[in-house]
Amino acid sequence: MLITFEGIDGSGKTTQINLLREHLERCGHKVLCLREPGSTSISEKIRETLLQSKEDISPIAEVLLFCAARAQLVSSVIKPALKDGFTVICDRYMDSTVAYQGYGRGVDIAMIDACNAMAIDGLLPTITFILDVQVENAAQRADKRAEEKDRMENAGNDFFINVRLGYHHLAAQYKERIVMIDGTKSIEEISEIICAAII
Ligand code: T5A
Repeated sequence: MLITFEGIDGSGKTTQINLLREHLERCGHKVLCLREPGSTSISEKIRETLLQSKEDISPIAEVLLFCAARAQLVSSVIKPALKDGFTVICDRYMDSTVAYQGYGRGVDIAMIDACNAMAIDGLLPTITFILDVQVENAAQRADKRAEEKDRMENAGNDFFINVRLGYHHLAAQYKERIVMIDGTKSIEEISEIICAAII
C-alpha cells in the first residue's frame, strides 16, 4: 500500500506521518517513510538544487526536476519496497507538482500530468491525505521553526493561496483516492481520522 500526504508547507504532514507510522507498526506492518523530493542520493541532490538554489529556476525546469527526483524514488525505492511487503508512506508525491507547479506557478496541468505519468510509471497512491489549512495559519506554524526559509517557502502568500486552491480542485477531482482533512483540528483528532480511513 502506498499512502501519500499532501498540503501546503507547515500543514502538519510530518507530524501525522510519524503518528501513522507508530500506529501501523503497532498493528504489525512493516513501514517505510519517505519524503519528496528526496530519499535517494540522486533525489536528495535534486532537492538541494530545488530548495536551496539562489539562481532562478524556470517553472518548466522545476517540473522536470521534481519529476526526475520522483522517477528515481519510484523505481529504486518505492516499487521494490512494495514488492517486499512494506507499507510505504510518502511525504508528498505527484499531487504536489500539480498543486505547486500547476496552480502555484501556472504550468499547464496536462503537461504536468504527462511528466508525472512518466515519473510514477503506473504507481498511483492507494490513498492520499490532504491536510487543509489556511495559508496564514500554516505560515505561523512554519515561522515558529528556527530554520531559514527555503526557495519554495519564500514564494509568497499569493502563490500559496493558489497552491491551496489546487489541492481543493484535486480533492474534488479524485474523490475515490483523496481524503481532505481540516488541518486546524487537533493533532490527535486528525490522527484518529487518518487511522480510521486506513484500516
Ligand atoms: N514541492 C515538492 C513542489 O513544489 N513540487 C513538488 O512536486 C514537490 C514534491 C518541500 C517543498 O517542495 C515543494 C513543496 C515544499 O515547498 P519540505 O521541506 O519537504 O519542502 O517541506 P514541507 O513538505 O512543506 O513540510 P514542512 O516540514 O514545512 O511541513 P509539514 O511537514 O506539513 O508540517 P509539520 O508536521 O512539520 O508541522 C509544522 C508545525 O505545526 C505543528 C507542528 O508541531 C510543527 O511545529 N502542528 C500543529 N499545530 C497545531 N495543530 C495541528 N493539527 C498541528 N499539526 C502540526
